[in-house]
Amino acid sequence: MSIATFHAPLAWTPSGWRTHQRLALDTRGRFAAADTDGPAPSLSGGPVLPGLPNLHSHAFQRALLGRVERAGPGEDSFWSWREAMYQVAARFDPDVLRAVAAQLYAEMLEAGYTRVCEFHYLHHAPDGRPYAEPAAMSLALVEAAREAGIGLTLLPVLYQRGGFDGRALGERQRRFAHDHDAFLALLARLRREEARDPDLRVGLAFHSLRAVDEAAMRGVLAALPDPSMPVHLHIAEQVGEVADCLAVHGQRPVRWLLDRFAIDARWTLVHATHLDDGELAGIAASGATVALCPATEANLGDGLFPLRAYLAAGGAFGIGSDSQVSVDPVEELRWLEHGARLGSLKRNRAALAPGASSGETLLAGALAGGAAACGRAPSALAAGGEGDLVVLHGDDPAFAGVAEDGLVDAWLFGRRRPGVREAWRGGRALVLEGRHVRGEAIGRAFRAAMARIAG
Ligand code: NGQ
Ligand code: ZN
Repeated sequence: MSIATFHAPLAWTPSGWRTHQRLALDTRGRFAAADTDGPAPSLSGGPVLPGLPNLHSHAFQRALLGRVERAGPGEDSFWSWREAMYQVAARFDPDVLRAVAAQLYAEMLEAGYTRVCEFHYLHHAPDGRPYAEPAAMSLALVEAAREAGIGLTLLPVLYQRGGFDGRALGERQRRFAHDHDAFLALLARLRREEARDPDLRVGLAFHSLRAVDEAAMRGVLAALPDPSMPVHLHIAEQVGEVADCLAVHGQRPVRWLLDRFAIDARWTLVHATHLDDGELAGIAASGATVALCPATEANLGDGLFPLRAYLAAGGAFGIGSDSQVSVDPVEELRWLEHGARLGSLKRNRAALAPGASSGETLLAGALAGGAAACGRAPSALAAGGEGDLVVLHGDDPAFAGVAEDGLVDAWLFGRRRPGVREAWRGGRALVLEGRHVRGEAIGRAFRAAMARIAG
């Protein structure tokens, strides 16, 4: 049975652009057919894409904008940024988190992201004590996603120590911590929510190899209620992390991980910026997805991911908005390609074969890599794909006179109209005329929350 049918004059399908696509949704909100039969209501003119998956988000970091770009007393780095980030994190309670996340998720939809993997570690009250409802902060994110209508893959994070050497958590990190039992209780609570919410997928994350030791990882993985849950972790983002891992374990972080755990397609490695050749080949062969967040990685001074070599090795990737310095898949994909060009002094780095398009390669890769990381069906305008779609601004002057085979490149490298014109999930319009349908109410609550944590 079909719950809604669209007619897309021009749609990006797994086999490229197709005209006059009829997209029917089944009762689970997935595409049931993508064919050309019969009449159906038309989407507004512009090219239609599958909704983009955002593989890595820390919603509370939306509140950092305008607070972290001023020079400090010493040389600024990732680690000094992290101190400022902890200060803002300390001001969040469930109500503030709900309001900030709803605004962020509405912004994601307006930019073309229709599902987000939320890497969530702000679990408890600032003094480290659980809230009366221990899952209150996670549930605030679930409610925010429902309010905005974005698909949520919630990744509660295990975070237990302050560094590779086993040092205790700092004062501002106390609210991130769980012991094994409390963490599994949180997963169980969220899986009850998942059972009654078809938009919610629950996975888990280890914050980083700095924050969790091998025994804790093994213990949690062995106790998972469902072995297919997506597992994410931050890894090898900073050269300092690689150096600390070498000092304590005598191995680089990615090598250490690959040697000890059966890394496969249910794993997402976030950043994986600093890789030697063996690590790069190892991730690519494992089937894991690398979540690349080029705007944040640039903003934090992380370094450049070895994109071309990784793609040549057949590696899977997706993109993430991470610190929310940019909430825009176009910026992430463009940064990914441009970073590779700046690092190599060459052009067209993602496109490996003669004639391949940089933009189409990046877009297709980010869509394909999203499915496993999100624990969902692929985002694709084809039977079985997630029923998420976005409509680009068909009147963007960047598209004028551009043939079909140049549309994705014109959009990614030269679009003049940011955002998308429409976003739909499961037959429901969430963005119309470039604006989130509940944007005003969500925006009012967001401003009030930001005023509460200002100063
Ligand atoms: C985070 N963000 O958990 O928000 C981290 C910073 C850390 C990024 N890595 C904190 N981009 O890695 O310790
Ligand atoms: Zn992160």
